[in-house]
Amino acid sequence: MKRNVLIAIVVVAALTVAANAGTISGKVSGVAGESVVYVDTIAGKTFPTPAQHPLIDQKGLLFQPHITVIQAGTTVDFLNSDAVAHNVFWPSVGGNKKLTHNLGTWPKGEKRSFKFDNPGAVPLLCNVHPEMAGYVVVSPTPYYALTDKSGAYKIENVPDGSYSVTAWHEGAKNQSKPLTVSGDTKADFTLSK
Ligand SMILES: [Cu+2]
Repeated sequence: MKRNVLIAIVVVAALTVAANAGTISGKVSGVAGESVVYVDTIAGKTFPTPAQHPLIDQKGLLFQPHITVIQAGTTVDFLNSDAVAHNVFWPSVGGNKKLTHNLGTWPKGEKRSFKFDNPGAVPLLCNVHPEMAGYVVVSPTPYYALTDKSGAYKIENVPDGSYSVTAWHEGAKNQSKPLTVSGDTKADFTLSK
């Protein structure tokens, strides 16, 4: 009997948690290919730093993947898998040119790491190969998503509340808008240059 009561309490608690978190989903249009959508800084809220290091490979004279989305505070590992030396630098973070950084140039099989604390888009370049370009998009919150090629996205496990949500695309201006999340919530964006 006691055990059943306990199970009932656990089930009710689980349902309560589920009721207070939902998803943000929708579509980013006006642009071709992948975009990023993220919830902006939430006043008074901090999030634990993710321990996992996403990997960006320089392979076949490309940054792979082309776009990497991370939570602020995440360390990214940069690997060179090509037979030629590659460089990694970025001219700005979130448009702020003071945050430019050159990680250096290194040969095949070696890795260098960087911890991205400042939110915003980081255009990755290689000064050996001017045609190489990639992006790290640093989200201030753990609530972010990369769209698919059609622009569709879904951000899971977003607590109910009122937020500012931003859409980013490499070829367009950022767009931010207020959004009240209550369970499963829709948010579409139309970006332009
Ligand atoms: Cu290169």
